Amino acid sequence: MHVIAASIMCADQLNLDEELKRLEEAKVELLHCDVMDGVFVNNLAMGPYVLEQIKERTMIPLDIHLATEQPSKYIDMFASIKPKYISFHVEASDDIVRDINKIKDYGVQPVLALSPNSPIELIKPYLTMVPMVLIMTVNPGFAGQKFNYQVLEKLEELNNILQKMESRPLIEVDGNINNLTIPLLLDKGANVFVLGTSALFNQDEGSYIDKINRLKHLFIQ
Ligand code: S6P
Ligand code: MG
Repeated sequence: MHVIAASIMCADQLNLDEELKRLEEAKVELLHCDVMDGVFVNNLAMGPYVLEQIKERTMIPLDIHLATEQPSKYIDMFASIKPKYISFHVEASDDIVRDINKIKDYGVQPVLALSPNSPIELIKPYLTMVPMVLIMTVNPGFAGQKFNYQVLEKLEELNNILQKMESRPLIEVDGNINNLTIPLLLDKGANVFVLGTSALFNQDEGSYIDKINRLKHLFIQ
């Protein structure tokens, strides 16, 4: 199963309505929404007011990525928007099981996020409790960064663990996802691809439909 997600933080923030329409036309399946607190990462992004309005304007399910300290506090803040997924960084949580259950109690699907330098061991004990994990291929905080190739080894390790599981969580990848990195990630079992400035929100030729259709061809090769 392969899913195309778009990182709405990278879209034209003064034309979000138009951007959402274009993403719907391009059949984007998940809207990745970065929330940044200026503490866990050195940047700020997307608060509840704008995400509430986005949720009202689009049929694309929301995938909220909390790049924050104290995920528990932010789960309470964002769960009422009724996204499909909320991911939080295991590095930032003081009680991972509590935070997973908190998200589930809101009727939202929990996702465990892992930064490039964090080992798979940090998520391994919880893999049966979540429908998806988010493996960052750049350090969280900014769009337009270079792909971290060392993450491929980590994905291989994760994939080996997942092969032995009856019910496996999906693997979402986020950071410099494009026509060059998708084949490498497919090879390591990735399922959900977050597109940002590298593949979608840039000046490269073509509409969002064209850009996404070209990438979807990579799934069938
Ligand atoms: C990074 C954030 C991501 C970015 C995405 C941007 O902190 O979690 O979701 O929005 O990586 O994509 P790109 O192609 O500019 O790296
Ligand atoms: Mg993200």
